[in-house]
Amino acid sequence: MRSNWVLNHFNEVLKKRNAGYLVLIDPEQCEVTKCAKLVGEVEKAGADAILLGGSFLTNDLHPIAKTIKQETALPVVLFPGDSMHLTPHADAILYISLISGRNPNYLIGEQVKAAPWIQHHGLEPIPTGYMLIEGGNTTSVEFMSGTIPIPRDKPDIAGPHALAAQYLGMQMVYLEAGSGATYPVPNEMISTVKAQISIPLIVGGGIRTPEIAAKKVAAGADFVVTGNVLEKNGSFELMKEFADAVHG
Ligand code: 1GP
Repeated sequence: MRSNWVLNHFNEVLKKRNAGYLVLIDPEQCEVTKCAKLVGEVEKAGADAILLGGSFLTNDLHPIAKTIKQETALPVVLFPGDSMHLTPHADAILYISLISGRNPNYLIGEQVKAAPWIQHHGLEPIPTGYMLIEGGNTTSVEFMSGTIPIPRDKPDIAGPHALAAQYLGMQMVYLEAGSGATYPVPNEMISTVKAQISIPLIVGGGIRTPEIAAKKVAAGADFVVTGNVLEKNGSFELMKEFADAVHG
């Protein structure tokens, strides 16, 4: 493992580009050949890293991850739904604790199960406080984790959660409306959270246009994630528009 390589890369992106654009590949939604084509273009389009994962996985992760690694020089970062979603074909892993929930298994259980594997394979763990925010529909992450999202009109509840993540030593906070959310995380909640922390803030879930991505950055997002929109209507042009909108 190159020590903190990916976290340093993220910090460099913030210095140089002000904000970063992360493309999420959900192995459940992406067939290998289609995935390879998409990933081949991600770097050229100007994205800053690839996230790989999802809340529910029945496909074999290894061949997809291996193909992705071969197609790009960008960091490939696992975004696991649980401790089964691991592959050595990646550079780092968002070492997520679902801090908005009160399900001990997603706060610390899955992390304990994954820790020896991560050490053995030398992936860089990036400790991340993951917060599920109500997005207008029941998302897979809500259902699978059995946790209640923070109400979207309660930024006053979200802020202290994010601050607690920082005080616990986490390196990033992820505000998640859930993949395919009807509504992305509200701008007011992003601003409130951003004002309370000094670690980078990732925002994702339900972001479907470059204009909305730009608004999330204006509100305080350091990194914007898109998944669904590219899996469904992915084109090089759209990816580039997202990257340009996020980088301003
Ligand atoms: C989900 O935040 C990501 O974990 C991305 O969501 O698929 O809705 O873009 P979308």
